[in-house]
Amino acid sequence: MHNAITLTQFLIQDQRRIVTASGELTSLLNDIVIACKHIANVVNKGALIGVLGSAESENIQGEEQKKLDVISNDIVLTRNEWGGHLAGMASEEMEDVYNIPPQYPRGKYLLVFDPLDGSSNIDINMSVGTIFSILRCPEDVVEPTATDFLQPGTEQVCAGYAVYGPSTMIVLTTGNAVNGFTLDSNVGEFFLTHENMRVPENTEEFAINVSNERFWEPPVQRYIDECIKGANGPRGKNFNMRWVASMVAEVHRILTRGGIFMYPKDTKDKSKPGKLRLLYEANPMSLIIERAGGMATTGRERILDILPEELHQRIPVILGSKKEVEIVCSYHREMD
Ligand code: P6P
Repeated sequence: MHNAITLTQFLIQDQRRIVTASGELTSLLNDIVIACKHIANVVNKGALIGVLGSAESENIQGEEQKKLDVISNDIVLTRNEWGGHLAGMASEEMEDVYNIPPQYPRGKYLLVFDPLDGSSNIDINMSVGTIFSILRCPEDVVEPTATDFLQPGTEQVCAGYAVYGPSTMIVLTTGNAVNGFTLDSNVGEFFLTHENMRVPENTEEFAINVSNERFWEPPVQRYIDECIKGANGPRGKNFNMRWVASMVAEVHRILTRGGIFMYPKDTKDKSKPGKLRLLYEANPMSLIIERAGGMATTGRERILDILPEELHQRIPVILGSKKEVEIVCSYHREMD
C-alpha cells in the first residue's frame, strides 16, 4: 500500500498556508473531484451501460454531441450546483451561463469547464478528459451573466484537468506549482503521484493535425516543415510527431516529457480564428503549462493576457516546451 497523501489532504495543507483562506475553494475543488470520479466511472463502463455513441444533438459550437458529453456536463452541474461555493457555471456544452438554482446558496466563484474534452475519441476507447477553470465572481454579482465570465486567464484562481486514460489522473494548479494525482479505484481516492510537474525547455516532439497544413499561416508552415526536414534541415535534429485528438492527453504528455502542441489559426473556416475555446480549454491549459515552466501563446500574444470577448470564443493555441514555442513566435514576428 502506497503512503502518498490524498488530494483532499493536499488541498487542506495547501489551504493552511493561506491564513485568510475560508476553505471555500478547498470544498469547491472537492466537489469538482467527485464529479471527475463520477465521470471516470461512466467513461470506464462505456458500452456496458449504453453510454457510447451520439446524443443525436449539437452543442452551441454546432458540433455533434456524444451521449457522454451530455452525461458528463450534467454530472458536473449536479455535483457543483448545491455546495454554496459558486455563483454560476459555463460549459462548452451549454450556450448560456448556468445560474445556481434558487434553492441553493450562492458562493464567490465561477466554474468554467469542458466536461469531456476529446469526446470524438470515446467510441474508439482512447483517452479523454475534463478541463476546469475557477474564476472569482465580480463583487455584488448574484446572478452572473456571460459578461462576468469574460476575465483574462491571469485571473484564474485555479485550473486543472482530469485525464481518463490507462490511469485516471487529476492535474491542477492552485498556486505556483502543478501537481498530479492518480486515482486508486480500490480506495476511491486520488493520491499525490506527480509532485511539482515541470515542462522540459527543449523537445523533439510536436503535436499538430497535419491534415490542415494547407490552411495554416506561413510561420506555422515553416516551423513544421523544418521539423519534418529533421537532421538534414535547418533545425539539424530529427523530430517525432504525436496527435491524439484530445487536448488533455496532449497536454499531459507535454507535462510528462515535453513537447509542443499546436492548434494554430487556419483558413479552413474563416469564421473561426482557431478551433480551441479560450475560456475552458486554452486558458486553464495555459495556466498549467506556464506554472510548470512552459509557454502558451497564439503565436502573437500570451494566451493568459487575452481579454475574452464572448463565452465560446476560439483562439489559436501554441503551447509547451519554452524553447520551441519561442521559435514559433520568432517566425511570426519575422514573417508578419
Ligand atoms: P481535430 C477535441 O475535439 C479538441 O477540442 C481537442 O481536444 C483536440 O486537441 C482537437 O479538438 C482535435 O481536433 O481537428 O484533430 O479533430
